[in-house]
Order: sequence, then C-alpha cells, then structure tokens
Amino acid sequence: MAQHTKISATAHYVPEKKVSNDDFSQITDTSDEWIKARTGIANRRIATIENTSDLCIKVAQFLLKKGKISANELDFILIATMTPDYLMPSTASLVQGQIGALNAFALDILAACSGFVYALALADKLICSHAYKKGLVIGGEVVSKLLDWNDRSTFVLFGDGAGGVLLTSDNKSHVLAEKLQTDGLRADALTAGELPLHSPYSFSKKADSYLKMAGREIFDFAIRDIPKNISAALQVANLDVEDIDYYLLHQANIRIIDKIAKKLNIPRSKFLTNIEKYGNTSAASIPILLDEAVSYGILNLGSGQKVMLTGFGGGLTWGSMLISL
Ligand code: B82
Repeated sequence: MAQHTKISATAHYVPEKKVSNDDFSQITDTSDEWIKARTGIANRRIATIENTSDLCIKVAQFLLKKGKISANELDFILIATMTPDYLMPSTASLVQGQIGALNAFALDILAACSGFVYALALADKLICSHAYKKGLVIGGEVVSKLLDWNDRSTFVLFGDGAGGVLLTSDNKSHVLAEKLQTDGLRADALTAGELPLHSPYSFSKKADSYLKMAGREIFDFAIRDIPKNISAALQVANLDVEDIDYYLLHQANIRIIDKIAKKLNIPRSKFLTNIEKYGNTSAASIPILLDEAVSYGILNLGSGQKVMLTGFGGGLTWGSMLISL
C-alpha cells in the first residue's frame, strides 16, 4: 500500500529572555510605536546561553513525548537553519546524538526563511519513497548571532526560537500540494554569514558576515511572488482560496501578510500571526506558529483542516506546502 506523510505532533521552544521594543528604546534611538507600526513586532526572545542545537533538542524531546515514540524509532532528522552551531558537524547531527536517535540519519537544510517548508517537502518524499517511516522536521534559529547590533533598522526585526513536527506514515494522503521555487539571480537581496577566503593561493576576501537585507526589494518580492505561489499551489490541488481553513505564512512583517491577504482576496482572519510575540525567527517562524495554533485549539491534528504553509526568504527561496491535517 502507498505510504503517505502525516503530521503526528507539533512542538516549539523559545529562549527564556524576552526583549521588548521598549527595552530597545532604552539602548538606542527607536520606539515601540515606530517598530510596531512598521513591522507588527512588540517582543522577541533572545538566546543568552543556548545555541541553535539546544533549542532544537528541546523541540525534538517535546515531539517524541507528544508523539509517544522513543528516539530509536526515528529514521531521519532534518533541521532547517541558517544559524547552525557549526558548519560541521550539522546541527541535525548534534540533535541526533543528544536525543539518542541511534537509527536516524541527520541532515541540515539551508534555505533561510523557507527552510522549514523546503525540509517538510523533502521529508515527505523520504516517507513516500517507502525507505523511511518516521522523522523529525525542525526549524531552529539563533538569528541574534548574525545581527549587527549597531544597526537598529535590522536588529529590531529578528528573534530566536525553534519549532517542529513529528512525521509518520499513513495510508491516506495529507500533502495536497507542494510548490517550491528559487531565484538565485536575486541572491544579493538578503544575505548573511559570508565566509572569508584566505588561502595563500586565493585572492583574499574579507567576510561580510552580518545579516543584510534590501528591504524594499524583498518586500516587493514577497507581495508580488508569494500570492502567485499560493495560487499555483491551490491550482495543483484543484482548490479555491476559500477552501483553505488557515494560511500560515513566514512571519517577516505584518504588512507583508496584510498585503498578501488583500491581493488574494482572502479574509485577513484566515492568516494566523504571532510576529508580535517573537519577531522574525526565520526557519522557525512557521513551525512555531503551527504549534501555537494547535495548542490554542485553532488547529487540530487529524481534523482534516486544510492549512497552507508558505515560506519566503534568502536565496531567494519561496514555497508552499498545502496540508490536510
Ligand atoms: S521594509 O522594507 O523596511 N518595510 C516594508 C514593510 C518597512 C516599511 C521591511 C521590514 Br521593516 C521588515 C521586513 C521586510 C521584508 O520584506 N522581509 C522579507 C521579505 C521577503 C522574504 C523574507 C523577508 C524577511 O524579512 O524575512 C521589509
């Protein structure tokens, strides 16, 4: 019998330290009103002692507990992150070791704010191939380590956190559509973590490692390309905008969500948001939002509710997974 992918559990974990807009206005020339009006953000969490793997390990342990499975039953662990502890080993390897998932292979996926959606799409193929049955897909970031804390136009936008899902196999299909896209010609619009070239044989290139964004350019990208992507995903599933219960978009900026809702002519109430509490957590934003919606009872696993998960970010990368819960 064909094997399909099902979300069996959701979880999230954020660092303890809350930093409000007012906290920032005490250390730099900014204000709560300015940040809120431009972004929709009021608070964010900032890691003080934890690294990305620590946040992801917490999420992984919650997922095993909620899904009532033991670590050795896992076949794979995919971690979407652009802020790994190391380039080598992968953050996924660190998580695999610390949770004792001795039968799982582990791999990081690097697709910026689209990372969770990309990783979910790939994990679905692992399960559908019949080669693997159970796995974790986690988006986790400590974006704070990429920020230029002298640039108040960017550091106010981001926060740290992690969220994820336990995937298992089912005889019924839950992935109704998938549409992943990339445009590497627009790679320069959103960058972070450049590595230096420094061998005696190469030309030298200093690293420009802070996160940089061409705000207007990526804002225009989001409001132009994301509605098209969502429409394309709906077309794949032969569904209309109103057939979807909720839209869970990457939490980059409240104005992006408002504009996309308007462009698609979808009631704004169908778009869940929590950017107010966490800021932009990159690859973690969609799974944190998903888990909060499940814990509030807005979404119910096993209900058949239809949710559109849509990520967009550096690469440029963007994509949607349309899931029947
Ligand atoms: S902005 O261009 O500075 N702006 C437009 C609403 C403020 C008036 C801006 C701000 Br502030 C915050 C985020 C964005 C933005 O466009 N973000 C993204 C767009 C595409 C993909 C990812 C992101 C992201 O921030 O993660 C613009």
